[in-house]
Amino acid sequence: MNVSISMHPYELPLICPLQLGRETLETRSGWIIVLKSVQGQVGWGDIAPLPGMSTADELQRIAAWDGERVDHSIITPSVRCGLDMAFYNLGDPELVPAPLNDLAASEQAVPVNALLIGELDDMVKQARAAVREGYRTLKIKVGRQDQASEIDMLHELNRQVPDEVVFRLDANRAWTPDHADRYLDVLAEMSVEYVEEPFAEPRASLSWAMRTGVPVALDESLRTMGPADLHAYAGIRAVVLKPTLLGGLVQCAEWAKAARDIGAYPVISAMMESGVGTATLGRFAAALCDPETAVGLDTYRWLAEDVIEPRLSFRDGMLPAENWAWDRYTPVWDPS
Ligand code: OSB
Ligand code: MG
Repeated sequence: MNVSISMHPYELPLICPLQLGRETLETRSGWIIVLKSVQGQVGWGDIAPLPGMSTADELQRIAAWDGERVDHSIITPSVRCGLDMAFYNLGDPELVPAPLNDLAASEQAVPVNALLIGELDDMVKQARAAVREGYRTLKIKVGRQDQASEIDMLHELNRQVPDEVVFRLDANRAWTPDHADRYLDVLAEMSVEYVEEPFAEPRASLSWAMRTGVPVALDESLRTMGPADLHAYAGIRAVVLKPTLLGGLVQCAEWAKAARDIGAYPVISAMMESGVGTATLGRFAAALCDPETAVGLDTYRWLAEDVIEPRLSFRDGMLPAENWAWDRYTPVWDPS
């Protein structure tokens, strides 16, 4: 193939330590992959495996990798994702993998869901600030604290934000079917786009959605399934696709197709990828998803530094297309 490849390791501090499963992260690390074609085109990608979310097997294989070149034993989900990103951004139609080449370029800004995290008594303040900034989709973690207090907080939140705001509630599998029903009254009052991954068992999530009429999305479950398995989940509202964890953009285009086949829609989402990764996910979502669907790219905010300058620009709750005009950036890695 007429491309050269170089790899640039990075380690970026987070704005505060972040608990992910049993891991506490203080920095976000990965590799920027740079492809250059003989015609001089350049494509950047981001390989960003993540302790606490990537599989142990992937992390072990990557830990044993010298990071100098890509070899077959390390073509794990995040590496595949970084390569897909770099080929997608290279912009040479001969080299871009088919399902990505078929996506029409979009210059439309993508709406972003504001992620509210922290203590219950801080949520309403955060929500109001997000709404003032222009966010119209708010994502909140649920099932983490005392249920009665959480439900009170949701009532209060709903009273305090304008009607056009919609909520994504992410339970990260923390609910049980009987205690889930205690949320039904407050859910009925709110504009709930979906509850993300309510139960440990995706079949239970589907049955609950069917029984209660509350829309449900899958996230974690997708990591142990393939796109072909989705046909058994007709009735699910959406699938949350994290290309870094699911094995890249080509694979997520497959997931999106499988989702649409069952009447669900794809939501592109991230896990603190660098500016290169986050902007590429924005570009991909603008091309792949419904323009009204918010992307889950707010995790970029948790990076205190980036691999490119200037930083990405989020405006009015949107990620504008200027973010994937690559020539506006200066890389902080050594490009030689
Ligand atoms: O499950 O979606 C998740 C952030 C940290 C840990 C878990 C998750 C998240 C996100 C991803 O919310 C970003 C998003 O979808 O907005
Ligand atoms: Mg989730």
